[in-house]
Parts: sequence; structure tokens; C-alpha cells
Amino acid sequence: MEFALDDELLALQQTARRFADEEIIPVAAEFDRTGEFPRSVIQKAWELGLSSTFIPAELGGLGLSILGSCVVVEEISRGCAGIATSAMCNDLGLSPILVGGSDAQKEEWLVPCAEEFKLVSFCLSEPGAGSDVAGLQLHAQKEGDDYILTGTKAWITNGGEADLYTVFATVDRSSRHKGICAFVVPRDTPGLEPGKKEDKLGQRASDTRVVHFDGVRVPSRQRLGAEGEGFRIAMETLDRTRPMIGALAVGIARRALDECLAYARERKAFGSAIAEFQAVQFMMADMAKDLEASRLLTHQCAWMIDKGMRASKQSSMAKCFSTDAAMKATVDAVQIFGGNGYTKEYPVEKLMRDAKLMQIYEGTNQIQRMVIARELLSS
Ligand code: COS
Repeated sequence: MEFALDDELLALQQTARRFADEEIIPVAAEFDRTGEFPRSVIQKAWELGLSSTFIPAELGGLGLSILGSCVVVEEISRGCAGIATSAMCNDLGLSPILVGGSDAQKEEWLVPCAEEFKLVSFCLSEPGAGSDVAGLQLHAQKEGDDYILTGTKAWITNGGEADLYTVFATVDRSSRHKGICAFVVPRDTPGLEPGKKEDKLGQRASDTRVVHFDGVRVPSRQRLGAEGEGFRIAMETLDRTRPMIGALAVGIARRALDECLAYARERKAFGSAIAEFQAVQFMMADMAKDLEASRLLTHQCAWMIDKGMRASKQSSMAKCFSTDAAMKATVDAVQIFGGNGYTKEYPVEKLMRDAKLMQIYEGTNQIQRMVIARELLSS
């Protein structure tokens, strides 16, 4: 069994690490404060090959493995999880085309995203259907050779910034998952309107909005897969992208540990550095062991997907374990920093706010436990 990354991935990891140190960490607090969208940072990440990493090489993309994408995302997230979420959202948004698109659709939609910088959104959640995907309501009315999309999506990352949206809608609400279809919808299609930007607790550099579809006409050649295949396409997409969320969480936890190690060596109490105290050492030891376990689960899952194996259970395990571990690590990081940790002068309160979202998006950690339990009971 080989745990080492190959030379190519090590070089990409170094590029991503340098990019996080030089281009993200210096600006992360300001984007967090203003909630402004860091378009130029994400564009630069794309130019360096650190975003839209899934597009196959034969279509002009990087053709990075899921493992490779996880290595990159961990580094970017160490810089800022909000910026990492925005950059990684392109792979989430493009995955339905990879999973369910024909060769002609892949050529039509993926090649332009490899050739120039574009942002992509994945429109699955709705105001009344976040966890219950089969209950989504956005209606796709067949009219001749077109579909007319009507309804609202919610919590859409890159919702106000994307050039391209992959959208899940139902032709028949009563048939639950069997009625769902996936569509590719360019931003300039009449009737597609992003709504108000959410004012979030954390990951404030990422753009999260409702997106309205008011009679959006979409030709059936923009439907991915057959009518009714949208649910499977959404699930297989999430199986592929949840390890990336695991990697994002590892990036946050690693930053929390690095910040704590530096602070605990400097900060004095009772006449010595607080790093001398077991109470502090044990918190940092837990952070380190949980982050190693998170990375191993995440990389194993990514490796399985790259080998073409079904990995729903491992994908949910990687997402759930790593994001819970990142939450605990960042809460403990604030504790180690004490009063300082609770102020915006130090970076750890942002890590804690950023980590919280990870237990919620791409399927809450309760949904992940449901998927794991179903897989256990059905085998
Ligand atoms: N891959 C392929 N097919 C899958 C699948 C997967 N990972 N998971 C389920 N399916 C199939 C099932 O096999 C079943 O197929 P049949 O019609 O042949 O029986 C069908 O899809 C329906 O599956 P299931 O009965 O499990 O669906 P449920 O409605 O019970 O819901 C959950 C499944 C809860 C897992 C799903 O709604 C979910 O993932 N929710 C969270 C959504 C999420 O992550 N949202 C975040 C949005 S992105 S920020």
C-alpha cells in the first residue's frame, strides 16, 4: 500500500500551498469582513490549475483525479474555506455533466470552461427541500421540444456569480425521485434571476443566494441523461464531491492546529508557555490525530472513486467525520486562545464560523449518517 503522493501531485500541492500563503491568507480576513466576492482570487486559482480540476484532459481540462483535487482543496481551504468553497463549487457544478452528459454535451459545456475562466453553480436545494431531494418542487413543464422551468432554488453557492447552472427540476412532483431531471442552463437564459445574497455566519467570501426560475425555457438537448435520471445524477455527483468537503475540513483543522501550536509556544501563564500544560497539549493532540484520520478517510474514498468503485458509504463517512472533527478542532482552538480567540484580531474565531457550515452543506451530517446506516443495513 502506497501512501506517498507522486511527484506531479507534490508539485501541485506546493503550488496550492504557496498560493494560499501568498494570495489568500493576506486577504482572507478582509473578504470575511466585507462579504465581497473574491472573483480575482478565484480566477487566479483557475489560471494556476487549482479550480475546475475535474474537466478531463481530452476536453482541454486538467483531468485531475479526485485524490488530486482533494490535495489541492485542502491547501486552498487552509488559506480560507469560503474561497475554497467558491473555487471547488465549479467541480460540483460541472460534475452532473460528467456523470450524466453525452459526449456531445461534455464537448459543448466542458470545453468552454476549460478554455476560459467561468463560474458554475449546482442548483439542487430549495427553500422547502434541502435534505429531501426527492421532494423538490421546481417544475419542468414539457412544451414541444423544450422544458419551461418554474420555481426557486435556495442556498446556491456562486448563485449570483455563475456563468452556468446545473439545475434539478421535476416533470411530475407526485413521482418523487422518478420525476427528476437535470438540465444545463446558461446564466443569460431569460427568466433566470439570482435573488438576495445571504448574510452568513461563516464562509462569508462565498456567494450564497436563492435563484429564481420564472418560466425559463430550456431545449431538451440541454437535459442531462433521460427524463427521470436527475436524482441518480445528483446522488452520483454528491458521492464524487463529498470527499472534497472532507478535504476542505482537513484544511480548516490543519490551520487551527498550526495556529494553536504557534500561539501555545508564545503565550505565557503561571510563569511558563501554555504549551507546557497537559490540558492544552491534549487538545492539540486530539486535533492532530483527528486530522490525520480525516485525511486518511478522505484520501481512501477519493482513491476508491478514482478506481471506479462505488463509494457512497465512504464518501459520507469522509464528509461527516472530517467536518465534525474540524468543528471540534476549531472550537478547541478558540478555547486555547482564550479571550483572544474570541476576538477578530486572531484568526481562530473565523475558522470556527467557517467550520460550522461544513456540517450542514452538501448534505447535513445527519443525512450522512442516514446514508451510512442504510448502506450497512442493506449489505
Ligand atoms: N448513487 C446512485 N443511485 C442512488 C444513490 C447513489 N448514491 N443513492 C440513492 N440512489 C438511488 C436508489 O438506489 C433508488 O433507486 P431506485 O429508484 O432504483 O430504487 C433511488 O435513487 C432513490 O433512493 P432513496 O430511496 O435512497 O432516496 P430517498 O428519497 O430516501 O433519499 C437521500 C436519499 C436522503 C440520501 C438524498 O435525498 C440525499 O442525499 N439528501 C441530501 C441532499 C444533499 O446533499 N443536499 C445538499 C445539496 S448540495 S450543497
